[in-house]
Amino acid sequence: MINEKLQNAFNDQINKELYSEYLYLAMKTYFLEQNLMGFVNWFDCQVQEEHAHALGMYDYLNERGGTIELMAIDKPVVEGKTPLEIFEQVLKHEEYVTSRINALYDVAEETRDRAAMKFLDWYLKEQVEEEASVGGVLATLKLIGDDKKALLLLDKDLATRTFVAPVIG
Ligand code: OFO
Repeated sequence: MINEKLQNAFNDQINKELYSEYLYLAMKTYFLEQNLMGFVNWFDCQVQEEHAHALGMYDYLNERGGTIELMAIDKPVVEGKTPLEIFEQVLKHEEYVTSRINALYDVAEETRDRAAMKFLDWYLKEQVEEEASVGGVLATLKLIGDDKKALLLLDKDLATRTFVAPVIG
């Protein structure tokens, strides 16, 4: 049986993952409106990944005999008005999520739940990959500046991303 404090921390993180899904769905909408379909594809994959992250924790909490509590998801706020500004927000958001996973790990450590720590290793690794991949797109957008042709080339590149359902844990 999972410790109650840890159970609550997992429920909180499930909500954060679902918010991430919602935020990326809102960002996808921005790119749909810009007709940048490669970016749309990139965010579509991102939406599916966040959904999988939330469900991974949902299933784990259930497996551990915890009580799942679904909370309200905040309205997503897209702060940026350009692809560059949006990716700056994505990176900031992923860094925030990394800090929350670290905090969740701290609770697992505090409650001496080694199984949960092991489970969370996957998420820590995933955050490293997410920050690196977002950072890569952001660096390219900085290079592109106002060059529309180069932006279309990046769009073409982002159209090749495919979603592969992660095997979590
Ligand atoms: Fe769930 O990894 Fe992004 O936020």
